[in-house]
Amino acid sequence: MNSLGKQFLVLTLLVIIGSILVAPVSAATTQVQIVKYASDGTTILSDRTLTWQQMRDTLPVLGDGVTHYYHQGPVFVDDPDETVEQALRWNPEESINVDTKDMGAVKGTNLKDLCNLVGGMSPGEELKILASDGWYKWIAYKNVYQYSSREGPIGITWYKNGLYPDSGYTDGMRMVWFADDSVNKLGPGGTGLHALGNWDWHEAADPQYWYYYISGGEYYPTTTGLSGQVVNRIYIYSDDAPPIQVPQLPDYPAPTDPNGDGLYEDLNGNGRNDFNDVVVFFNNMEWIGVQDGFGYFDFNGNGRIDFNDVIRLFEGM
Ligand SMILES: [Ca+2]
Ligand SMILES: [Ca+2]
Ligand SMILES: [Ca+2]
Ligand SMILES: [Ca+2]
Repeated sequence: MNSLGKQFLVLTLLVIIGSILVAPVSAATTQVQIVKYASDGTTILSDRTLTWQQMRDTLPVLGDGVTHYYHQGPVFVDDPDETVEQALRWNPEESINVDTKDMGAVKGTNLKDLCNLVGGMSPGEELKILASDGWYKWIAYKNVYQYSSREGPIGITWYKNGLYPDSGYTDGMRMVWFADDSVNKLGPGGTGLHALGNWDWHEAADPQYWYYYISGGEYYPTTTGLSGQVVNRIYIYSDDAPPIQVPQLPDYPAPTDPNGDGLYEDLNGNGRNDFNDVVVFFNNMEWIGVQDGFGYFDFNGNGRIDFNDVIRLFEGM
């Protein structure tokens, strides 16, 4: 290679290295997928994906864009008396390491409203919030739906201090609790800050959902660890049984429901209600009658497969 070629190669490499160095480190997420799973944990009952703009424009908005919301960091106090130590670290007066955990003047969407897009949750169920970097957190039904004003609703925030996920809100979308200002006196003139204090969460959530900063074998409760960043998935694990499949007759395509009434007249799966469906039904009555989904062919609605179902199918052609 001549010297001009070497110079060109070096220059090219410098440009490539430079472009890697200035590549944006932002991993902000700009959309969230909400999935409701059946009780088997794998069957998808409902699935929606919203961009942050759709969240902003189609659902109620949490936050006014001016009010700052806070979480609480660990309270690093020790005491020889374990009970005293626990009380100090939970800090019920919400006075320590709160103003340092400013989540910003955030706006977002209530997690409950996102869940309701896919059929919502029922008491006792849990959901899992996942982030693009692999982080995840389990949340109980009661904390999504039955929050008090003290800890407030869980917001999936797409706005902070004038910035959106695609214009500089690099830790968005982020989980922020829209807590009230009732507990602490850390605001101007002794007013309260809107803060999810350690004790707020102690009172609101069951122990398995608490979060600790662990150092030197010591456990320090904190709510900052609850505040997941770059959130992009919400998985509801419901108690709902997976829907029963429509039985598919051997050697035929899947049956269809041409008139959309929930009964599957097209047993031979050719897309229409024809005489051959009646023949296929008659020839397979016994087999159909013992399938889990026989109800899709119970045309007289008496809870079993019988000859009258065949007649109904024939009459309805
Ligand atoms: Ca509080
Ligand atoms: Ca039908
Ligand atoms: Ca047919
Ligand atoms: Ca019947």
